[in-house]
Amino acid sequence: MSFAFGSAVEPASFGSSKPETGSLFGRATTSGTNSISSLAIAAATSPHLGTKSARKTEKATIPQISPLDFIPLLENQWRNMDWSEEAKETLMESVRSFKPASESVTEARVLLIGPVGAGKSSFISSVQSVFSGRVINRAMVGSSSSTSFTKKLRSFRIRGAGEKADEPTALVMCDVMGVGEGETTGLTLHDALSVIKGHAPEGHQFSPEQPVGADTVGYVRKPSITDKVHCVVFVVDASKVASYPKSFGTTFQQLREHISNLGVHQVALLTHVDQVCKSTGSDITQVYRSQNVQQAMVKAGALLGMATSYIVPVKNYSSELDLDENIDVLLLKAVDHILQYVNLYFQDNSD
Ligand SMILES: Nc1nc2c(ncn2[C@@H]2O[C@H](COP(=O)(O)OP(=O)(O)O)[C@@H](O)[C@H]2O)c(=O)[nH]1
Ligand SMILES: [Mg+2]
Repeated sequence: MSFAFGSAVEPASFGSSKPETGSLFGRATTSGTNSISSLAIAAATSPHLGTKSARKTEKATIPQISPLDFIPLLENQWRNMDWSEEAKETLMESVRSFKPASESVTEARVLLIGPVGAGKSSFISSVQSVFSGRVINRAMVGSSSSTSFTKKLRSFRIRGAGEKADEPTALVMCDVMGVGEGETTGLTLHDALSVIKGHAPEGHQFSPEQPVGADTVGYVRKPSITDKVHCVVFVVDASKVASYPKSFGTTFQQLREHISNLGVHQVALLTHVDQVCKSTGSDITQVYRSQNVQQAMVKAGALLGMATSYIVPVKNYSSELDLDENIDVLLLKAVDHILQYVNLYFQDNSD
């Protein structure tokens, strides 16, 4: 079955027989490294955003404080979060001791999907940083020169379980090429589903002209449960969620429908929350008191067609040189959230 998944400008129709050239989030951004310029590109290339947005685009090139910054913080957190050191230790221990609820599987494979620059690679690096005890850059976080690194299917085993710091946890996070990187390169719906079904081999180089199929080198013909993806994590950037082209919503929702049909649960990370609220930017423990973040969550829910209860906010390590306990807690909470849905998959698929 072949799906053309829109070059993002026009929503592609279901089951379209157009050739397999459209990438999932194509054309919206050409560079994930500069949120302001890519926001401008997104607005400039999207016909959905009309002239009013074109004017906004000009403004967007000048860093400015959003009027939302003046919305006061809520008195109470709208989700319970314990920021204590004990809470962090408990979360770390639960990730370290995590075992998939299935006898035949030793590792949980989680796939991150989202527009380029959303923070997929950063999330993998950030989680690894928490377990390594120092900030590291493991998953080739985007910069214009390193984008090619994420054009492959790469799996990262989070390490740091047990006495030896290098012992692996049972969590493997898969990063595919930054969808939308460039005009004609990107992950198609077909290829995304091939990864989830376990057909695409590790290291596979995606190319829209050569969809994953029986003649792909290393093609996994009969994937076992260990080859499959056990949970899909959508990653969206809070600072761009209101300006993503409408077609992204269509793309996400088509993807979700297909992934749900495979019986794979989906959750979402709302990254860059430090950039939508000044108070949260300077003190991440304010994240659940921030109305800006709350509004971005609602927008992300609408974009993804997902209840906000599936979405968690995250602040990845980006410019920091040192770890921060509170950032760690929020990252660990996100991992814990993901693992709950991973286990639902195993519960659903146990004999
Ligand atoms: N301030 C901030 N920057 C982030 C966050 N997550 C990622 N970044 C930055 O956004 C850029 C793109 O991130 P990257 O992980 O490469 O995105 P990917 O294309 O989804 O893998 C990098 O410069 C990151 O440092 C975040 O939560 N907050
Ligand atoms: Mg990346």
